[in-house]
Amino acid sequence: MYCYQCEETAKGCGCTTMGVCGKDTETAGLQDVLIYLAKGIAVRNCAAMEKGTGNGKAGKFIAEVLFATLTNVNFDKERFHAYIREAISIRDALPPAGEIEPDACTWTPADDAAIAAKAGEVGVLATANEDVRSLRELLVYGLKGVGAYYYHADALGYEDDEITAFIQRALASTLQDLTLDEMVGIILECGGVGVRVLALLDTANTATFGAPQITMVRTAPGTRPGILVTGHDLKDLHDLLEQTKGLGVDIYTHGEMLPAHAYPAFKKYGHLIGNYGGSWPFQKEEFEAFNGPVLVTTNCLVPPKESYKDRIYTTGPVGFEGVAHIPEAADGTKDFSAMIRHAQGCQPPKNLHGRARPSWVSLFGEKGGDGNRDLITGCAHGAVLAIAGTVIDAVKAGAIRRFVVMAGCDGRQGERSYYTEFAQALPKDTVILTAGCAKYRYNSLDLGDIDGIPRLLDAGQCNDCYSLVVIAQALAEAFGVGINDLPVSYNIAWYEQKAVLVLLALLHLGVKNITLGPRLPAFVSPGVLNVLVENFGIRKNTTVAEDLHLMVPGN
Ligand code: FSO
Ligand code: SF4
Repeated sequence: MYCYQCEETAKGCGCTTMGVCGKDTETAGLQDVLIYLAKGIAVRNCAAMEKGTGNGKAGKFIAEVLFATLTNVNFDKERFHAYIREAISIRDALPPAGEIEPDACTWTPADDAAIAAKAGEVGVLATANEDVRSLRELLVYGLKGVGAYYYHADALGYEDDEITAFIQRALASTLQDLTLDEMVGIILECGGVGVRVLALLDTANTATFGAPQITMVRTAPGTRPGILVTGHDLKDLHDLLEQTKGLGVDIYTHGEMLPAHAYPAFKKYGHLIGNYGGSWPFQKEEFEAFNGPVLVTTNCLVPPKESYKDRIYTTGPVGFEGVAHIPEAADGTKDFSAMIRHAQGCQPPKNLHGRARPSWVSLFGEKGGDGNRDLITGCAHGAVLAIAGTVIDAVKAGAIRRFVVMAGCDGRQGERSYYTEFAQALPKDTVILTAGCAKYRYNSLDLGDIDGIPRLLDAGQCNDCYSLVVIAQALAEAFGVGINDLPVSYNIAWYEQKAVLVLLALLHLGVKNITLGPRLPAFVSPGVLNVLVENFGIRKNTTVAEDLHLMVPGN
């Protein structure tokens, strides 16, 4: 096993035995073999598509398996064996790509032992040159982000053949001997496809559920049994809300599902009563205290403790051995009835009183009252641009000196308190633009407002970074300047491969001088880092004081 795709990889180098995330060697091997087979499908299908005879469904399958191998999504070996069988059957139904094909197009395992043996040959370290390996993996991780976001858009009926065609062309390219420049070119193209898939998902979400409105979300629990919904899939939440109407069960969001409260379609459900807990790294304490079932619709799943494992339900690409899985029926529906009956027999959630919030909340004495501070969300492009005049006036009058984009992910390490301290230390004439679960490091702080404009604008989930781009582009147009000339700084926290794609999307848009933390990706070799530094000015975060000085001139 050698996996270094996430920020928490062992010793900042790579996980070689049990992953820090809980992924074991066998599962890692199955994932490597699955990605290898996806490359084989891609080679054959790209050749077939050129002749107009491709399999139009292969791209969707590849998007799903890329998502399934993203950090903290699926730990279930049986599910990976099933994906592998399906991959071989899709690949073998396609005509050969030529007389001589890569091994990924023809290799067929005789048994499970053959799969395990193959894993040793086709993993990350199969590429000897460290810069080539770095660029190939950077591309594959960006594609995992594309696959994940495409999966959500597709679930709402929004498809785009150009995106799935790119995924396949790019995957196939990792089996070719390309120059470093050619590889960098495809990676930047992946950033462009990232913008496209983020836009597709934005359209899918807003066309289906309405344009988000700036919303304060309650965090104090109610007195009825509840179901907690975590992850990103808004369709799952919607279908569950429909199936729980009038059944005496409250629905709560967790982690990346918080922004659902901002959509008009969700506001009409009175039993969607609030958000419970914070970001994914703290789910062990929070799921324990919740008392009721938890529906995990996407990443990030932390291997559950035995004490609440029977209350976890996975769906979509998510999986964990010994945990109930709610499949999609042939007609696209999901039957949540078993989980709902389970909830009806459970105790209501315990009031966290800020207890499960890690120390950063108490650090700044922000617990306040009962510790259940309401959280802002829904500051997506539609809502923010509706008040664009006020924002622009505030910038022109000097009331807003700078915007700081603090989007991205949260994680387990104590050093992520940097982001709380940074948010707290920002001068009062600055506004934080956020999206993704990184916000839980500071969305409980009382940051106040500037002339009625909240100093923390949460656009939504990590995919809603797209909103931040739209807002930045609108500001650039209003001020008649380029995107890098705006009073905007970027202090991005990353953890998994969706954040890698968001970063590539920002680079594609020409955003420079991004500060990235809390560690630089282990999969970026020194040579590739040089390219990123020289061409884009990427830098690692340092101390709050130093970074503040750099990002907010005059401090
Ligand atoms: Fe995981 Fe968070 Fe949304 Fe990341 S819950 S860490 S960029 O924000 O992706 O999925
Ligand atoms: Fe390690 Fe991250 Fe890979 Fe898990 S996903 S095995 S923690 S590098």
